[in-house]
Amino acid sequence: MNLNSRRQFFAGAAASVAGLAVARSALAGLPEPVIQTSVATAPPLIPTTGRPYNPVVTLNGWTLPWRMNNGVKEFHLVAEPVVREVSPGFKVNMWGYNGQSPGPTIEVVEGDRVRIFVTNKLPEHTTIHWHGQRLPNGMDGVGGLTQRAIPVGKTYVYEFEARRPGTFMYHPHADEMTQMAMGMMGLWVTHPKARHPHISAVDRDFCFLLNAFDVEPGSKTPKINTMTDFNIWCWNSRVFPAIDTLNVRLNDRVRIRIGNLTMTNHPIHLHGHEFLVTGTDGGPTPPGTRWYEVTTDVAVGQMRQIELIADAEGDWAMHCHKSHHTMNAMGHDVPTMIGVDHRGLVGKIQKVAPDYMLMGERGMADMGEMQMPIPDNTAPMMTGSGQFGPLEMGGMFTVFKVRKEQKPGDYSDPGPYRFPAGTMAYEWTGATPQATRPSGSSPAEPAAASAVKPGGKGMAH
Ligand SMILES: [Cu+2]
Repeated sequence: MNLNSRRQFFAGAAASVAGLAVARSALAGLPEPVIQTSVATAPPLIPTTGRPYNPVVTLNGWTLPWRMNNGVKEFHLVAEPVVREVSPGFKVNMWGYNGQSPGPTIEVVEGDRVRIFVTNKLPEHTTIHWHGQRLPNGMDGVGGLTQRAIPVGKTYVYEFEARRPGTFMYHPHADEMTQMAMGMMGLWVTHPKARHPHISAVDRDFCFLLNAFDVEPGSKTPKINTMTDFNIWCWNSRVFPAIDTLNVRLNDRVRIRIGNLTMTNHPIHLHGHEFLVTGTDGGPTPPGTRWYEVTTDVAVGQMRQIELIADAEGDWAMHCHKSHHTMNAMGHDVPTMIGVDHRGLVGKIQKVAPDYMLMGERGMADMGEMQMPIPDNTAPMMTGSGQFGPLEMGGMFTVFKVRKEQKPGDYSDPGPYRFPAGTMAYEWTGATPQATRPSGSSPAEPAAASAVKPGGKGMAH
């Protein structure tokens, strides 16, 4: 029997056993896996089959196409080793799905029957747990507890109804610490099937995962036994300035869905706007329970949906508020040098060590400006430039760009904001009066003060 006639034979057999979901799925041919080679933010995947919905945009990610098979949405995830470009010049050997880490976003509609084929091309067994979903216990993907883990080279089938709308995640529940430390995770969005009293239609709907790795500078593979001391803080396995910006049109209603699969919490902060938390792990929040925030903490294993009207034009920073999460890899043995006066010392040391460079004497801002010699295959610690110079940021940081001219459906970067005249911070050029201090108080230790302002322009003279 050749492949085609085999397929026809099984199609006939499937029709005769309609109603037996498992038998039907076993008889269907495996959908062709779709592999992603790009790290760019893919345009929204407009559904051409199934019920319509307003698709999400995954930052530096994409949505997995499906095929309809007798009313069932079929997806094919391939768990496999991948090389992810975390930022240009910094590639990491990860494990992921369909060519990237994180895996593709899966988008369905409330009430959809979904069948996911999972092929294991990893060097060890795996499973997929559908984090947050209501589903039959045997589809929950917990290796050893609800299923035998998927052996190397095998394909397992998960099938369930997407019962409630919201933001979900997927990740392995087998050798979980290793597999998540290696980047195995993805987002899942279930859209409401009809107008939902707690879900608004939005103009733009973004999503991304918070994830973290421990990659020693100069190496290429994450350390998998790290418990808390990660050094690469990512949104969708990218670090600033390699994380795409969120580009919206003035007065758009914007939803941003964030899932946290790191081992610590992340207070996500947006400048220039207040937002409401319109969804949590349990789904949409009733409007009467919402209050305005400018920062929302996303705890480990949680999903949050925030919503706002983008009514203020500009380039607004959006970032994790833990300041060491907006930095890339750094050695932990960098001493605090603020206030230590090294003048004269550098020249002496350079006589014996010509490459010697002083760091941190006046804060760490120099790091954003000077090109430190860094090992191959790593991201600079603080980097990224704006129209006015270095941002001195890395890691979990991007820009929320609000523009009057941004066309509906256009997600491209509009470039730097043009600030209207008279709306920017400016330099004071008048006289600077000396501070009046209570008698007996002293502004700072004289030695420290002179180190802070080595040019002698400080107030300590
Ligand atoms: Cu953080």
